[in-house]
Amino acid sequence: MSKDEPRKSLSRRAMLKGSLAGGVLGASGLAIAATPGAPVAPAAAPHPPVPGAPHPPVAPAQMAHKPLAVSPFPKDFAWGVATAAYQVEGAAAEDGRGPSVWDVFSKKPGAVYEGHTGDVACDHYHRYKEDVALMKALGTKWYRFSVSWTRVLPDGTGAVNQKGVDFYNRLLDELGKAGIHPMCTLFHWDFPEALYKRGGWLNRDVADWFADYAALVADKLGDRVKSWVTQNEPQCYIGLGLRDGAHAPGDKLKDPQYLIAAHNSMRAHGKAVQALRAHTKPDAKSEVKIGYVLSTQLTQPASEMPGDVEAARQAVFAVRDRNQWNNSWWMDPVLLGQYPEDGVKLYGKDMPSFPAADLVEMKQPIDFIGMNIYKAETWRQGKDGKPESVPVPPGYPRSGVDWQPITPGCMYWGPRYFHEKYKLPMSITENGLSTRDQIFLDGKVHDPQRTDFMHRYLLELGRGLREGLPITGYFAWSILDNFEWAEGYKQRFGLVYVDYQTQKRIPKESFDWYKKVMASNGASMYGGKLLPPTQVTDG
Ligand code: BGP
Repeated sequence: MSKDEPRKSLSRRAMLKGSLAGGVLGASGLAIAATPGAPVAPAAAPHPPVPGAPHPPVAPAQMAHKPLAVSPFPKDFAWGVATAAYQVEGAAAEDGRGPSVWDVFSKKPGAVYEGHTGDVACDHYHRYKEDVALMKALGTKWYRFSVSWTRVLPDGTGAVNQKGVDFYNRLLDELGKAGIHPMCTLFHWDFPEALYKRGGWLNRDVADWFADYAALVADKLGDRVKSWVTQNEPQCYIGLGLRDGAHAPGDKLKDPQYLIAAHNSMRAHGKAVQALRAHTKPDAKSEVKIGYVLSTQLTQPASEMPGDVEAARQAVFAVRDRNQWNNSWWMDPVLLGQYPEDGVKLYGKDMPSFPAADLVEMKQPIDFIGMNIYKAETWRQGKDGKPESVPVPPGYPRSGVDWQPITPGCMYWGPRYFHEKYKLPMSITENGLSTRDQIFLDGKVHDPQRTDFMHRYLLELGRGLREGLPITGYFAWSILDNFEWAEGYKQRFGLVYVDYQTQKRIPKESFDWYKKVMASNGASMYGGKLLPPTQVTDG
């Protein structure tokens, strides 16, 4: 694997490479005719016809004459920004913090781009006040952050590190003063090294270790945190970390063991939900919302013909290959109390044996699905009636990371398909774009690609809201450029540029754009100047 390729496993990127459609860049259903005096919706690039599609799509055309008078975003929509502890905090060995698998992995030669580590990162541990002030200036209503497990429990279990707890107390108090609601992720990949040495996710006890940690955090921070996420993206910390070896701790488990680790991760989620509820004060119980965050592997139909819509629906829930990049393996046990049949068949004798009670343990009632949304594959109904993926044409627009083509439709189709199957409210817990940002001669950081990306994706989210999908919030990834895992500091996802030599923060152009969007509750996206039509070319 070259240095450019460490972040996502080959399997995920290979899947992507082979399965992206052309002609999917535009915001669907939003080619709104201008009405004098009415706010004008951006004429985003329309859905160009897909070669071979039997008829033109119907849905966008039907909607094309309805002017949009108001933003579809509800008044209480949770606009936010997100980070994760290891990616921003730094202070890796300070005030008693214990090592996580990422501290160890990032120091292995060749593991992370140019040997970068999260030792200092954005130094958020010391600069949290400045960062909260930036969030306040941005006008964000919500901040999704994660707690570093080993900052509060250096060995993962046992003795509490009060200095670590104090940091989160200071952060939450600062957020409170700024009027920003916290969403707290208990675990965003920085697993305690001490527990890894005790078998980590392969040890059934991990579910209790995690539940005890959840209970502790709820006890310490639950007076101010009402919105919780148990875990972020099990596909990545189990799949990339334990199966592909591309992330910490860098193991390459065979399928039978990988499946045990995955199984235990879902047990740990379930037990943490129970612990969070048990450690919520009775008078706060109705306020507490608990979610589970997935690295969603989404699809969009090549056209809005029913056959294509159904093909993409089947593809989004299928477990097709022996890898982590699917949704149902990680969602069905947690939300439906069973493993998906196609996956069980696929893994055959490699399936772990476990007590039936495990499935009950995993399936705890939760309040929302957290969807991290970056991209989608495009699918259509093949000539034989079966779903087939549509290859991405050469030169298709992409972000700074190889695995991310710009496919705004995922913001509509993803929540729509997920809601049809799981029937829960959804929050877009991450969405963002990596670009090769730099400080220009005028001292500013111009990032029009990010603004255009967010605009296109948010319009699609707006379409879902207009159609009644229960989407409660949107968190931009990320407020700051940060340590992008195996890609180190090469990738910049922030609304704020970070100069890692000086730790100077420079809000990018997209910061101002997002500020206006949030301040107008989305309306600025519908009343602004028209987007030029964008055509996907053959490069
Ligand atoms: C998600 C992670 C984030 C962040 C983001 C950026 O997978 O939850 O921590 O890293 O992706 O993209 P990626 O890490 O996939 O390159």
